[in-house]
Amino acid sequence: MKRSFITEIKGEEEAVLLKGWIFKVKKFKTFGFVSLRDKTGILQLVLEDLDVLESLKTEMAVEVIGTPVKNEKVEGGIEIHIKDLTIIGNAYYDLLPFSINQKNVNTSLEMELDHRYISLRRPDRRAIFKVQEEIVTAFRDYFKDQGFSEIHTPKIIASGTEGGSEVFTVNYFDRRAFLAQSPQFYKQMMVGAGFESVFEIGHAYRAELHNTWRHLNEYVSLDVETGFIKDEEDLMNIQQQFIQHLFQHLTSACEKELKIHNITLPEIKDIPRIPLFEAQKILLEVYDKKSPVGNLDAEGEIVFSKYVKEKYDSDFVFLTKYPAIKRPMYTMPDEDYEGMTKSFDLIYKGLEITTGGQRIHDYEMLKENIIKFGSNPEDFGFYVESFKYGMPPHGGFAMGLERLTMKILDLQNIRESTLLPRDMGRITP
Ligand code: AMO
Repeated sequence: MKRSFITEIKGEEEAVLLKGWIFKVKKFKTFGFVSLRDKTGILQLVLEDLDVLESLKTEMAVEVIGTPVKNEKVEGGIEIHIKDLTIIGNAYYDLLPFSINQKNVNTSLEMELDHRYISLRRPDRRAIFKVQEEIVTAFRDYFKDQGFSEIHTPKIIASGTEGGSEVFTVNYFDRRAFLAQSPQFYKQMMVGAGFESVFEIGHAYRAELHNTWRHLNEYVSLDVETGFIKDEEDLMNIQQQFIQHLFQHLTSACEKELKIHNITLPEIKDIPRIPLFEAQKILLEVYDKKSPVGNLDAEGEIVFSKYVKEKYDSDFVFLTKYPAIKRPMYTMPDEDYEGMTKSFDLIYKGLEITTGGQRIHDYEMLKENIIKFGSNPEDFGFYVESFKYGMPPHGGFAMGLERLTMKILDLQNIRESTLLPRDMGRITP
């Protein structure tokens, strides 16, 4: 007999073979209700064999043969009357560390993460990763459709890309190497190498020395880079169109999962583009909130997002024209605004989810800028060399997958939207 999945059952079959885990057991005098969970859903089974009922424990893996019967009173309108139930994966525990089948998990996030293989059995937790999977699908489909090529670049590299000290070192035979903070240099190189437009879905590593609700030490970066642009406005257009596509895709592909998390995704209109210095001024004048030089702090991002929501009815806002001293050496200066660059961040519901901008594409200008940043162009070896051979004007951006997932689902901590988080305190499971 071929296995049926729960959501495939129509209720007219003579008998079906189901496989899954026992989600709930409810015992009565002469029979029991057993909820079965497989990867597609949950279904109520009716079991009359009291000996078998007695032997059951939640989360055992079982195989069931039974007859579907329509019953308006149960969710989904169908229940299965069990003819035969076999335990195919025994459960060896006295007490589960937290609840899988109740509305409230009643435990800490750390406890859940310690037992990720159990917490993911909760339909609400599983839903987060269905949404995440569909973000990746939407990203890949959208950019392939727009003529971008998917690339895979090395994560063991010879030098840092983003500046700063947030870089992990690894022993690479008799040398020191680093874990890539981003695919920045390689994505730019590939634009120049003739790919013109590329994207990458890959891990990025940051040796951030702080544990916060929005930082990971390993995250998935959704990177885009494209050549022959006019300026950073082209890039913000691409980012906006992708978000529009993404929300449409999720609304249809994740109907069930969004409902579990009580989320309705809005239609995305034009996302406001506001220079950083304007945002800082508004924060100071309207909210009496000072900002650090050349950036907003976490609280500033939250307060400014509220302002944008009220004024423009938008959950998103582009902050533009970041000062050169706060951006990496590859960022294109803005000739109309002294000391500023053609770069931007995208803030979504109070959190930066994207950084992007136009890059310096002229070989001589890049070398000069590296010197201005106090470094030696020769230390950038292949990266700088690749600009000698007709590099077109180009730029791109990168979105953090876990941050995007967290904000779409209104989660409180980035670890909730990370399958197996890596942070200062955690490298297991
Ligand atoms: P940036 O360093 O701003 O830019 O990173 C881009 C996006 O990646 C996500 N992100 C993180 N997510 C979780 N934990 C972290 N520690 C973390 N660090 C970054 C954020 C952020 O907006 N090369 C540039 C991008 C570009 O210009 O193309 C870069 O990496 O969502």
